[in-house]
Amino acid sequence: GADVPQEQKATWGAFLKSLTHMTGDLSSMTAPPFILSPVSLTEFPAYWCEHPGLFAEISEGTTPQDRMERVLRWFIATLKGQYTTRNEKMGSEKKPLNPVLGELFYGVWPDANGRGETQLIVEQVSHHPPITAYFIENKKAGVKLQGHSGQKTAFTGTAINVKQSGHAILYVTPRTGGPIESYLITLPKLRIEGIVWGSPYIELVETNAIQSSTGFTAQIDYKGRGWVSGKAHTFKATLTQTDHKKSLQTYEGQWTGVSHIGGSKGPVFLDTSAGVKEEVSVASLEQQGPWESRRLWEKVAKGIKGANYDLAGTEKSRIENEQRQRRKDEAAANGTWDLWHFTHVDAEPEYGRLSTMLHDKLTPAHEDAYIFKEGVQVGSRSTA
Ligand code: HCR
Repeated sequence: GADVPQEQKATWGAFLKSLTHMTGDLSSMTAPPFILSPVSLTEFPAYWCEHPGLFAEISEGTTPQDRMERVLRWFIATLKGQYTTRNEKMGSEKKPLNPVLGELFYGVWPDANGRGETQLIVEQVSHHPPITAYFIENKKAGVKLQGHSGQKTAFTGTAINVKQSGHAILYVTPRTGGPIESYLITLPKLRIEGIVWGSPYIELVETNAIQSSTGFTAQIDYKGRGWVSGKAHTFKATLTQTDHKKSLQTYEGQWTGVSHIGGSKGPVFLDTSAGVKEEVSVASLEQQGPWESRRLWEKVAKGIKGANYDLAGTEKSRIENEQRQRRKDEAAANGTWDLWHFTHVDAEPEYGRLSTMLHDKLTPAHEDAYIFKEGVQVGSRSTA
């Protein structure tokens, strides 16, 4: 492990060994301090909207195909943030804080140039296995995203394969009028590489898809180094008409950089260095309630950031013990934990409709989902 601090080399070795026995869920595994991130997984859905302009502009498309292309552009633009931010900010991929059941994360991207304000609401809806539900809406633009995500992990000996569970559905009200359109977004698989050296990073692998209610399908294929251009982080997307499977357009390049329409000499589809990313605005710690992520993890985060791992460890145990006690009390009272902003459904009708349209069985026919409840006030959960 070239990038492992000297005094943590033994623990890193032990951690790698323990990965061999790991089944399915990495979240609760104890990892050496240098690989810990002070950020909870409930903050991750914000990556979906760090280009709020591209998100808002989807509904400005003048035809269904134009809007589908805008959805694809916005989706590709989210990838760099989703999968490379920790490397950029903290030097490598890190282990995020494992959210507690009921943990909340709220944020907003303010209006700019009349595009409208975008709101983010995130809730940890399951602890075992960890599942995070989110809702992102720009009311003025008529664009909203509802989704949930979990992960199943497997160690190959040199890399960790991560299969994402869950999906997202984007709803768009075209500005030109007409009915609301929906777009099912399935989630890509990832590989955590570079673990042996102690400097993990993400490579996207295989395929994900976007299926529109308007009859368009985008399939996105990912490759790492050694494909097409020999560059890391590359993709090729194919836009087809769902019925005819007829290819209408292809898009290819790096999801971390520049991509082109048609071949590599075609017009630029997206240049990720062109638009500045806008990080979500979050209320100050004093204004946050006890269930809000940054307030909840404040001392743990402080410990990790300041390399005070005793403080981080004590505070983490305190939070975990309190959770265990809650679950015991609930069981004793024959109660269950109430979700605050979402309602769980066993089979989401819109998912069912869109997944049957999606060819090549890229996705199961039925999936559960967490539906956003309108009208519950943001920040209104205090205790219990
Ligand atoms: C796999 C991962 C937790 C889940 C993270 C997800 C998949 C969460 C949903 C986001 O939309 C995208 C996303 C990006 C992250 O890259 C991914 C994390 C990478 C590492 C982390 C593991 C649980 C921690 C593994 C510990 C390693 C670093 C040794």
